[in-house]
Amino acid sequence: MTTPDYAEKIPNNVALHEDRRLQRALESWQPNFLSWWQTMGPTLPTQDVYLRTAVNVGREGWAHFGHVPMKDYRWGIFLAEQNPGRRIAFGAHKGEPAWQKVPGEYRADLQRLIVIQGDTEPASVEQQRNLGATAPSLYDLRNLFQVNVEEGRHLWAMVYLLHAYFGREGREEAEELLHRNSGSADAPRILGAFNEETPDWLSFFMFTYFTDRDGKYQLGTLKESAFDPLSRTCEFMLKEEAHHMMVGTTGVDRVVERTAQVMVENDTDDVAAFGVIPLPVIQKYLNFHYSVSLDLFGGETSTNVANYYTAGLKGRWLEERRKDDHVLADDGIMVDAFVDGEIALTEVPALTGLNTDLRREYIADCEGGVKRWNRILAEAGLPHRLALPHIAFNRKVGAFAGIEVSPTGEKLSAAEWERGKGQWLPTDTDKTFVRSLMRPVHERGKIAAWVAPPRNGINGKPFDYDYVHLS
Ligand code: BYC
Repeated sequence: MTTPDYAEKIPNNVALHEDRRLQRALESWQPNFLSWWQTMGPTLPTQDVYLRTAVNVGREGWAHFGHVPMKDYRWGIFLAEQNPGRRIAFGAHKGEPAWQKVPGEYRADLQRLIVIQGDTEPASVEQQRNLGATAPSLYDLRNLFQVNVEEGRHLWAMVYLLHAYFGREGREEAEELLHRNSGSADAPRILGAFNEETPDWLSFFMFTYFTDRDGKYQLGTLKESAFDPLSRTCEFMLKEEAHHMMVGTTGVDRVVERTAQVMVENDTDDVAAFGVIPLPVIQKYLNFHYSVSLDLFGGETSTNVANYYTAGLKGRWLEERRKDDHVLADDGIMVDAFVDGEIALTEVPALTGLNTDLRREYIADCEGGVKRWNRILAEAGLPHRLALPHIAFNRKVGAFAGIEVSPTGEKLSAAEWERGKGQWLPTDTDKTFVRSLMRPVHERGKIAAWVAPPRNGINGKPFDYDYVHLS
């Protein structure tokens, strides 16, 4: 590992200068990335933004704060420190030394996993590109840009792996990552949730709560990978990811807090006229973002995931803390299923049920958010509660893709679904209403009326700090 030098074209801790070919290849990808950022990245012009830039991976280095002109932001390549004695923790190669190169027989699968991961990162930047124009405060605007630049860096992380370890095919895939676009009819992003719109800040907070949290769990499993460079890359990405989820968690907190406040002050549930978001609308947004994020875990049963695990490419969440043989060849798991017309559980081999295993970890984590938001409602003295919808609600991938299910888990006919869906998912009227509240507040220390201010600023700064200087 080397210390990153910000005078270099591509700051990195992977000794890029020792591999001229790789360096040149990445330097020729860099202008394409920058032109993608110019055309598909944040649209709001700024002078500078109070950003965290990773300058090293150690405890001191990775969170370096300062005002940075967005055009001068430097995306670097950072891998967590190597553990030279690291051994594979699971699958058929358990106990063998971790791989520093890609074994030929796993090349295609590893490349696919890296491409899917890489594809989500620029997708989210594309989805969020217009949000700056309607930011509810400078604090929120700064957080948006922080999330965006780090997703850009996570794209760099995957592109580094593609260039360094996958030859010409890897370089071609790296180009494709800039050519597919969120929502494009011809060349959409790979996974469903990344082709949805993020047109307003409630969607942004829900996205950073629910969809970034899928990122946390998927990166957690790739961090276990036998392919050491992927593992080290994901380990460092996870550090940055924590801030994105903080933005989502506290963002939804603040929307719920403000709505509750207005409900109590005016003794009514019908708060739209007061310029805040009614709880049923918040619930509908939650239903949508949660259900499309559940789809990101793939099918309840999957031979892909069984093969990834056995090969050592993708482990389980907190693999090393699991108390079993880490091979799972003889184990079973009960997975959610649709059997004889009923939503039920069915037993399958543990290996094919690994998407379900990961999805369950994720669901348990999501329940934590709902608990928080309900605590805010309870503390306001309100009886209303938010809830996660049923696992089979609004699913487009996996066992429940072909059926319609209510948020409380009743199987519905097509007609019942058509009648009910407007109560469960955001309607055009809901979306238009939420968008009507999205007026920019770009004045220092001020905030939009539909959201409460945060309890804490960034890096010890107060809420009214000049987080962003607009052009
Ligand atoms: N949309 O065998 P199955 C993040 C495809 S988010 C469209 O059940 P598998 C971030 C699947 O590809 C984390 N297609 O799936 C968050 C397969 O296609 P093929 C991103 C889907 O392979 C916020 C077929 O259906 N990282 O970082 O077991 C901001 C059968 O599927 C979808 C990863 O996901 C879908 N939702 O699991 C920024 C990690 N789901 O093979 C960033 C890498 C499935 O028949 N990816 N399909 O052509 C993986 O681990 C796995 O590929 C998946 C799918 C979990 C995605």
